[in-house]
Amino acid sequence: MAEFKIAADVIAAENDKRAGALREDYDALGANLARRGIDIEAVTAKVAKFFVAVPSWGVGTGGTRFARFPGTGEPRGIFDKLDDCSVIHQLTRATPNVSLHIPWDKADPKELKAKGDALGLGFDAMNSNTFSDAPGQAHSYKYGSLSHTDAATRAQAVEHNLECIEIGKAIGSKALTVWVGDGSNFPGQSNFTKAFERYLAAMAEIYKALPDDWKLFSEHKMYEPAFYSTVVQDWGTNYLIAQTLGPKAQCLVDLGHHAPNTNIEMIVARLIQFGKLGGFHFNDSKYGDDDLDAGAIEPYRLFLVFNELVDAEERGARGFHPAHMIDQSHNVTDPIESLINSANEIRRAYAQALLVDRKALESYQDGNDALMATETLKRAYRTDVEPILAEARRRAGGTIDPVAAYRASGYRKKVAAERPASAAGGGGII
Ligand SMILES: [Mn+2]
Repeated sequence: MAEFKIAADVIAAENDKRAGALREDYDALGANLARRGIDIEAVTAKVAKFFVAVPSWGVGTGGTRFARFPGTGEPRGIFDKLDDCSVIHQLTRATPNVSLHIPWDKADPKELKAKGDALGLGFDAMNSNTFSDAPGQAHSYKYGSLSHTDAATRAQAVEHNLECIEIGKAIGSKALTVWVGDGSNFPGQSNFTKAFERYLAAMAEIYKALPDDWKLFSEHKMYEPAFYSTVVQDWGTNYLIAQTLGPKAQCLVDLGHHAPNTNIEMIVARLIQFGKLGGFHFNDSKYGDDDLDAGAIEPYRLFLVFNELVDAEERGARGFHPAHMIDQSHNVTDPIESLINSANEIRRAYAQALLVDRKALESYQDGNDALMATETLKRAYRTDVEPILAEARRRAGGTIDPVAAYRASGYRKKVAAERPASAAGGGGII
């Protein structure tokens, strides 16, 4: 039995206030969609089955390289983080899995599994960390990890990834995500070819240790912390990695890890076409890897990404089982509220993409009717699908308005009394 953190009567009282209006809005939207030949119940059923994993590091307050301003009642460690994650799932019913980060979340795997079971949470992809030095480690990652010029440093980085797989196996995870900060800050500092050769050889060792039913996700990022070049800088390099390593290796697309104005939805389409889309780190950005809340800046872009995903889902694209994960840094909001909203925005983009009239779109594309083709997407995007999202939550035992219910519950105040303020915590940005 799940150990829910928000009292059932709070949820019931909050839902009672909004149930009448939701019924009216849902019926009105259902009538509108029926005129377009869409069965609202089919859409609601799909939305209810769409889940996105919450990152353990997302429930702590993030920061920048200038400063971090801690919030109240911040989680003190992984077990507090799991409590916060369970609140997000309890209210949204959209986030049943948590993505752990080692070493930030290192604990006895048996205890992690028991806590997850008690809260009704599972574990998504494991995230390794060779972009910072753990206390007491023998070799520093200052000049790189899996691609380091020194063999002992590379071996240490490989060993860390193998440990992440071992922990993951014990808690039911099925994937390892590898992002390295390796790269260079000056032209000439690093030999591009040799660094990539060393990276591929190290990743091949990690790949060898992967259980048969696991995936290895490599994550590209064009800059930061290395500001001149990174070893895994873009989707092309990422594709080469996945292709070189083998069928269990796929590419992870973090929406913030591209140059501004990059056509990310087209990258997504290319990776799907060749069976190499492993999954996502959802977030939003304005200028760089801002790690802002999903859908906060460019909701239309998020929709266009989901348009590709739904297209692939409906035509049964080969090897298409992407992992959906959030990767954000919450600097000025209550992280629980940001993650609630982000899960909702991701589901919103999915629901809108389900409304695209794909037959009409195909015929406009074939007939070179650019205006009506783009209008077909816009028509789906303009539809206010909030009643579908709210109804999916309500039917699954969640809340019609999760942020309102969260605030009414007083959860943050309650945990603030138990969790003393701390300047530490793993509010990392990756
Ligand atoms: Mn990421």
